Amino acid sequence: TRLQMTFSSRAEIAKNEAAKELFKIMEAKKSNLCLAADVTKSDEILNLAESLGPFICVLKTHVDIVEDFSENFVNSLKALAKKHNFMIMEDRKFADIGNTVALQFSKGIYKISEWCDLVTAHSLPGDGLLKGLKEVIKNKEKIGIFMLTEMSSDGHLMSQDYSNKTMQMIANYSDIVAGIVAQSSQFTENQPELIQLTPGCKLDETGDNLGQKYNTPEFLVKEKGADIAVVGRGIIESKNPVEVAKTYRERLWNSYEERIKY
Ligand code: BMP
Repeated sequence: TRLQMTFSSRAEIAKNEAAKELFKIMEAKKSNLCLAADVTKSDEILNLAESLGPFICVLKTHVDIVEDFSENFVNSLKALAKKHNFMIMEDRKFADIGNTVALQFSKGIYKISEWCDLVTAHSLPGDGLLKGLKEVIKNKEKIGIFMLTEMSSDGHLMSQDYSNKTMQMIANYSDIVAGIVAQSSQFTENQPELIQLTPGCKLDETGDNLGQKYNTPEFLVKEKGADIAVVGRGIIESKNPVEVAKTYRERLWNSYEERIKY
């Protein structure tokens, strides 16, 4: 099954170009760690990208929390992504009609489609959303979409039925969908070409006081099918982000190596 396959063998069967690239980066850097760079100054993001870049496969942004956004910032981030060989994911979580998301994706201050490699979206509005994003991606086939099927937060409303229907919806968009954001394997078929990205990861499983729930790297990769785990505050709020990022990387990668041996 998908859980026993290596990332490099999955790179060969990936249908989306960004997913293919990501699998290769993961294998080359031996990293399935995604950093949630949830800080509000562009310099802080760039500093994280420079110091942690060597240990991550993806740097995830929420560009709408950046207080001093500029085109320079984006260009610098892109340069660091190239230097350290990681991909940039904008966690935009699109959730509107196709026409609106196409505009949100390509226009406005952020012009997300001009700099991201990966972007997240909700299936809630139906597949017109995917059609809208696809129109923007048309000439940039290296962008991959991650669809949310299940969240890490307490009391989220994504039922198993919602998740199953999301999986059915994306089946028709395998050229633009790179994977899913989920807490457990939501694949109705094996689908090793798709990547499972799982947020809510911390060395000490607890939560925050706003509904976030955490699990350990081992549990998420070995028991829950995560290919990539997202870590934000577990790293960026630690005393020594570089050392802690190395620990997450090692524990996530070892879990993957154990998983493929079963
Ligand atoms: P932290 O590790 O600091 O809790 O950050 C988790 C990150 O993952 C945040 O950027 C959040 O927006 C994102 N995320 C999440 O926590 N749960 C989900 O279900 C989906 C997410 O994108």
